[in-house]
Amino acid sequence: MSLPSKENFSEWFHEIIQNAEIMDVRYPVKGLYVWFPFGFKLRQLVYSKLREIMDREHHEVYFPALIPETELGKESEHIRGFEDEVYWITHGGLSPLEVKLALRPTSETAMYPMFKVWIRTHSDLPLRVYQIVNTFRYETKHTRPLIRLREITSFKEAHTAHRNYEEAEEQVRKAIGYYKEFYDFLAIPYMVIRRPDWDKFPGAVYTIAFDTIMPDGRSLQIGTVHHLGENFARTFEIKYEALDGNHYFVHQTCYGISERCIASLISIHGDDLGLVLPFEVAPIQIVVIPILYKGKEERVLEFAKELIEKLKGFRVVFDTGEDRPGAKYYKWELKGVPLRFEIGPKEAERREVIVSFRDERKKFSIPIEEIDEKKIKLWGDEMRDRLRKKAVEAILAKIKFVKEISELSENVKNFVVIMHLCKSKNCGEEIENFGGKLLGWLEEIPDFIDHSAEGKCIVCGDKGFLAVSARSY
Ligand code: P5A
Repeated sequence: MSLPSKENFSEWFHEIIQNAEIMDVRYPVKGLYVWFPFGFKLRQLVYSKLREIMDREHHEVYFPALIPETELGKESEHIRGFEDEVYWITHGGLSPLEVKLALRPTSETAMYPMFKVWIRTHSDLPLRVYQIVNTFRYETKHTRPLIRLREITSFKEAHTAHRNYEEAEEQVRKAIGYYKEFYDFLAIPYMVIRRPDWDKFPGAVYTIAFDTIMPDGRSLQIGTVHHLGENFARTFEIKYEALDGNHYFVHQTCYGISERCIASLISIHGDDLGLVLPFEVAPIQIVVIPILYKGKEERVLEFAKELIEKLKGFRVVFDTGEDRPGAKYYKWELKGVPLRFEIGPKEAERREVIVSFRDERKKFSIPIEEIDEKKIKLWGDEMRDRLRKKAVEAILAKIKFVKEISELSENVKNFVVIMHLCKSKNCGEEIENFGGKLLGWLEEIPDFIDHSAEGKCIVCGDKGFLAVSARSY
């Protein structure tokens, strides 16, 4: 079955998820989906990069999935932000529970009562932990696999505690650096945006988000970093004894990424033929296809085996199945295999291999002697650079810089709009009247945007900063 064109993004996404065997969408609970083995392998490869980055200065932990109502309700802004989204466990068997238990929507209120007992003195700080777990949110907006889930299966959440505001802020900068490294590794372009005050994480002092742009021109928030200040520390009484003998509240941060990273990976790099995956995260990195003609099979198979010997250490499929070569190309293209090697009788004769890359799809021949680990890794790196370049071009085609407020309503229908805007709530709200959501102000100007950081606010004419408005997922 062929895919719909990526021009019809919503349909394309739905079909590719199922056909490329990422997620099975037939599970009978809204907003919950099943990982296929192939999708789960992709998840594992992507998350092992995230783990590698986290493990440098965080300790991995595991906290329970159930949070007592008494804890979840303690921080008033936090609970106000989440109350509509919490799943409650009210019974154990037939007996009503004395204290209702929430299925964690996120783990601040599970972790911080324990931070209170873990942290005693300045030498316990900084404390940096992370976990990769499932979380539950009763989302009322349209649910979609990998994008808007009611069970987020792959929630990487990091939580840190520090001696003061500045040290926590330093951690915010580091977290932004970690997420940049992660998304650069996936060749996904992003914008780092400071959310408006009225749209920050419930309980945070401020929120900085990573947003990317999907092929339909809608923005997707693919990660967030929050400075929590002392807000939670005061509620949960998390204090440390300083060198001066006094007790102070800790300052905290938290930051999270979900399987939306995989949604963006699939959506941004994929094409009409299927997945296009960066070499390092492709569950199958290389497919070797022998072209077999009667009487010459043995030569070809022997040569193919010689090639496969050289590919040890990579994830390789040797496709000797009955299908015609065309059907095989089609199958492995759908799965996003970055490198395809073909061998026919002529190649076996000349000791050559036909090579093609999933993204470029042009073929060339190369002597088998020239294929080694170094060369393959180089091809992988070059492919990542091409993917990033292509992704940036696609994203640029979806961005419009707007100078006059009169241009807003038309452009926000089809584009992510960038403009100069002051930081007042009035002007921010005015922008939202034109249909797009105000994502906030660019915290850093990405290399693909070349407008001056400051200019006149598009609404009031005061000093403005580069702001982004979009229809968002
Ligand atoms: C940070 C980690 C938090 O929950 N607490 C711990 C903080 N932040 S957040 O912005 O609410 O969520 C972090 C990221 O998770 C993704 N996300 C989702 N992904 C899929 N389905 C959902 N329903 C969903 N909700 C949030 C977003 O990428 C978000 O930035």
